[in-house]
Amino acid sequence: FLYITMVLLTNDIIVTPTEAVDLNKFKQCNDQSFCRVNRNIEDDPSRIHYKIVPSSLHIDTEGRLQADLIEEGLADKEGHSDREHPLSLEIRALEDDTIRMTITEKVSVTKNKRYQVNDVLLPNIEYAPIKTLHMSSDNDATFEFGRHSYARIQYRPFKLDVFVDDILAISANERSFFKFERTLTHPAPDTKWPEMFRDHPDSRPRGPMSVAMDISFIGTSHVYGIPEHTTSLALRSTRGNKINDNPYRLYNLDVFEYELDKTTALYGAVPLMLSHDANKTVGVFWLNSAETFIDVSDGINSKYTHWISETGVMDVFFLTGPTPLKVFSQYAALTGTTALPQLFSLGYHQCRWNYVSQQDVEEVDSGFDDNSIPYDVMWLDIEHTNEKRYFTWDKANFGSPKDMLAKIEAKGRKMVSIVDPHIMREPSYYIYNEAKSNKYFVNNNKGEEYVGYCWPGDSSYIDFTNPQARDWWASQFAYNKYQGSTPILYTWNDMNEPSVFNGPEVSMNKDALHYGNAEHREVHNLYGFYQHMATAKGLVDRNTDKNDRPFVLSRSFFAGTQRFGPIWTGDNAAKWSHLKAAQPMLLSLGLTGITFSGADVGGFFGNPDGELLARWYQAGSFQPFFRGHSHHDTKRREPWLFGDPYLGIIKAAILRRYTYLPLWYTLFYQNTLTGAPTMRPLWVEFPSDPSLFAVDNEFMVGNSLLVVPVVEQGAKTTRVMLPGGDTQTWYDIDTLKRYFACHMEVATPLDKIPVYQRGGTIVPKKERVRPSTKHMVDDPYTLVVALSATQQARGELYIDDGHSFDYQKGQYLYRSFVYNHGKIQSSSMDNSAVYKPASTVERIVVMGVDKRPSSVTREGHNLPFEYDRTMLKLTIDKLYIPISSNWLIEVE
Ligand code: NBV
Repeated sequence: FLYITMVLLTNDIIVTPTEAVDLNKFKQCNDQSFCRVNRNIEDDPSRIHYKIVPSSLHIDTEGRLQADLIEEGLADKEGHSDREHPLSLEIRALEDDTIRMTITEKVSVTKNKRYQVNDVLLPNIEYAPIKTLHMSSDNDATFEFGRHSYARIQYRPFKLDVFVDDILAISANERSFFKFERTLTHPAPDTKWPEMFRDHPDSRPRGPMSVAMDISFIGTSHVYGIPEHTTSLALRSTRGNKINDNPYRLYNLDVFEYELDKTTALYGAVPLMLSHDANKTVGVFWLNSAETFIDVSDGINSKYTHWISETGVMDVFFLTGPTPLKVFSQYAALTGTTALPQLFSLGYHQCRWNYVSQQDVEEVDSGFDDNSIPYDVMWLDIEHTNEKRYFTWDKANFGSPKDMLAKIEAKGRKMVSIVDPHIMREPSYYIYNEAKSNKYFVNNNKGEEYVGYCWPGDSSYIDFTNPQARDWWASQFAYNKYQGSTPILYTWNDMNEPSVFNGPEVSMNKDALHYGNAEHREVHNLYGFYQHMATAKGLVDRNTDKNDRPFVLSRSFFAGTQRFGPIWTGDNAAKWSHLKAAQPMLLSLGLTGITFSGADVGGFFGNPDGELLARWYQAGSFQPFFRGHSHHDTKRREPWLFGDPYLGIIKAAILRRYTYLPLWYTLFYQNTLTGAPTMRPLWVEFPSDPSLFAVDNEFMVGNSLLVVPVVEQGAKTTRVMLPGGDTQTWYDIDTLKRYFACHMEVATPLDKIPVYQRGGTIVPKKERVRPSTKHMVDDPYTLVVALSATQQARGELYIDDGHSFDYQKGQYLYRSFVYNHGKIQSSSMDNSAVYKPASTVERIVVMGVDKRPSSVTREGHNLPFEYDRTMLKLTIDKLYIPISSNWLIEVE
C-alpha cells in the first residue's frame, strides 16, 4: 500500500512539475485605475449622464449620422468650458445589416490623437448610406438600416436601441455607464497618473483616457465569445458572485501553467460577443486593441455587459443577425474569413520542444512510416537555432538543414520552424543589425531601444505595427536570406503577446513607444496579429510566382487573425481537465472568426498516460488544427511509444482524421464564403432548442458530424445527447446504427469516441491509407449518405490543387450531392469552377435505407450493390465516376 501511495504521489508530482500560475503576477481590474473608476460606476449615484445635442443631429452627404455628445448639465450649445469639448458621435450603416458607432473627441487637444485600430477591418467595407431620420418625439430619432433592422437614438440620457424585426435586441448605454475620459492637457503629467504594479512602474504620460459603455442584450440569457479564456462556452456572470467577481479580461499574455475556469487573460483577444436566444442571434464587436475588461451579468430578461478599455476611440459594431449564420457572415464582412489552408495543414502535425537533431527528426519521421501512421508536418522548436537567433540553425545538430528538408520533402511532407519576435541584442547577428539600423525596434518611454529579457537573453522587439518593419520582416523569409530554408519550410510565431520575461505581467511595458508615437498600451493586443500578418506575407513573397499559400501558426491573436493562419491554445497541461477545456475554448474561437485552431494534443506540460493520450488524439482528430506537442521536460510520447492498446487507438484516430479530410477541406472553403466555423456549438445547428444553448461537451463538425469527446478518466460509458426533433436521425459512424434524437449512455471502451453523422447529410471521405496528404491527391472518394426520416440528404465537396492560389482563378471544383427518395444526383454548385482532378467517386454508402432495393441503376444500366438488412445499409461500390462529372443514380 505504501509503495502504491508513493508511486501515485510521484506520478502526481510528474504530472504537475511546477506550481500553478501565480495569479499575483497578473493584474486584476482593481489593480488599475482605468478599470476601477469604470467598474464602480454602477454604485455611483452622481455619475455623469450624457446627452445628444438635438440641434447637432444630422445625416451628412455620405449618409453618416452625426451628433455632438455632451455631459448632462452643460448647455446644449458649443463653446462651453475647455474641459468639455463635445464628443462626436457617428453612426454608419453597413451593407450587411450592421451598424458602426464611433465616439471620439471632436477636438484633439494634444498632438497624440486617440488610437484608432487600423488593418483589422477589411479595406473594402461597404457602407450603405442612412437615408432618413424620423424624429419620433422630442427626445429620440429613429433610422432604418439593412433588410430588417432599425435603431433609435435617445437624446437624454444618450442611449442607442437596436431593433431586429421590430424586437429590441441590443441597448447601448441603457444603464448610463458610458464614460469617456477626455485627453487632458496639463502642463505636466499629474502626480496621480503614474501607476505601479509589483515593481513595474507605468509612467502613463498621457493620463487617464479610458472609454467604456454598458451594452444589454435583450431577451436572451446566453452570451458567447470574447476569447481567449478558459471558461465555459456560454459566458458566466462576473458580477454578484463573490468567488468569481472578476470581469473577463482581454490583454494578450504569456501565462505560465494557466488555470481553468478563469476570466483572466490569455494569449489572444477577440472583442466580439454573440448573444443567442430561440428567436435571434446578434453580435457586438468592440474594436479596441488596448486592455479591455468585460463584465457580464444577468439583467431583467436580458444579459447585461459592461465594456471598459484603457484608451483608444470608441468604435462599436452592432451585428443584427438574426440567425447564427448571418452573424458569422456579418462579422466576416468586417474582419474577413479564414485564409484557405493548404490541404497538408489539415493533416496531423508532430511537434515537440524539441526534436533535437537532424537524426532525431529522421527517426521520428521513420517511426510514422514504420507504424503506417500518416502525418504531414514535422516541427522544430527554439533549440534548432543557433542559440535562439531566429532564421539561423544550430550548427552541431542541424548542420545541413537543406538535406533534412529534402528528405522530408521526398516523403511528401513539410516542416515548420519557430521564429519568435524577440531578437538577440548582438551586433554580429544580422537580423539585429538590420533592424537596429532601420529603427525597426520598439522603443522604451525615453525613446531608446526597448530591452527585455527572453530566450536569447537581452532582446529587442521588432515593431510589427510599423508597415516598413513588416515588409522588412517579410523579406527575411526569402530563401537567400533565411539560409537553409526551402519551400517546404513553414513558420511558427510563438511568444508574440509579446512575452518579456522581466516585463510587467511577463509582457512589454505599456509606456513603450511604437511607430507613429503610439504607446504600447494602445496597440498591445495587436502585436502578435501584426507579426502573424508580416510572416504570412513573407511566406508568400519568398516564391517568385507568389503562388504557395502560407502556413503560419501564431500564439497571440486578435480579431482578423483568421486571415493569416491558425492559432493554438498555448501551454495547456496533460490533465483530463485540460482535455475537457479544449472544447469550449476552441468553440469560442470559432464563433469569433478564428476557426483554424487547436489545442496541444496530449497536453504541453506533464506526462499523459496512455489513456489520456489516446482520448486526446480521439478528440483532437475532430478539431480543426491537429498537432501533438510537448514540453522538453516531459517524456517522449510519439504515438508508438505507448505500446498496445494505445498505439492502435492513436493510429486509428489519426487514420480517421485523414479519411475525413475532404469534409474538413470543404468546410474551410465554405468558411471563406460564409465565415461559418468548421467546429460549431450545437446551438448553431439547432438554434431554436434552448436546452442546447449552454452545451459545450459535444460539438459539431460542420452541419454533419456530432462529436462527444470522452474526457473522463476510466469512463466506461459516456452520456450522449443526440439533438433535434423526434424525427431527427443520427448514425453512429462506427457501427452505422441509426438513432433518433435522444439522451443515452453509450459504452465507451478506450477505442470508442462517440461520433454520429446527422441524418440528412452527405459526407465525402477518402478511405485509402497513405503516408501523407500528398499521396492522397488522386485517391477516390466515398460518399457517406445519412438519410433523414424522409429519405433525403445533401452534402458538398470542394476540391482544388490543395496548395496554390489558382483556385482564385477558377481552378477548383464545388460539387453538390443530393439524395431524394432514391435518386442520388451529383451536380456542380459553381459553373465558373473549371478544375479537373483525376479522382473519382468510388463508393456510395447509404445509411438508413429501410428495405432492400430491387435495383440500382445509372443511365439505365444496372449497378451491383449490397444491402445489409440489420444495418439498413446500402453500398454501391467500384463506381469510379469522375468526380467532376454530373450523374444520377436511381435506387428503387
Ligand atoms: O518555444 C518553447 C515553447 C513552445 O514549445 C510552446 O509551444 C510555447 O507555447 N514556448 C511556449 C516557450 C516556453 C514555454 C514554457
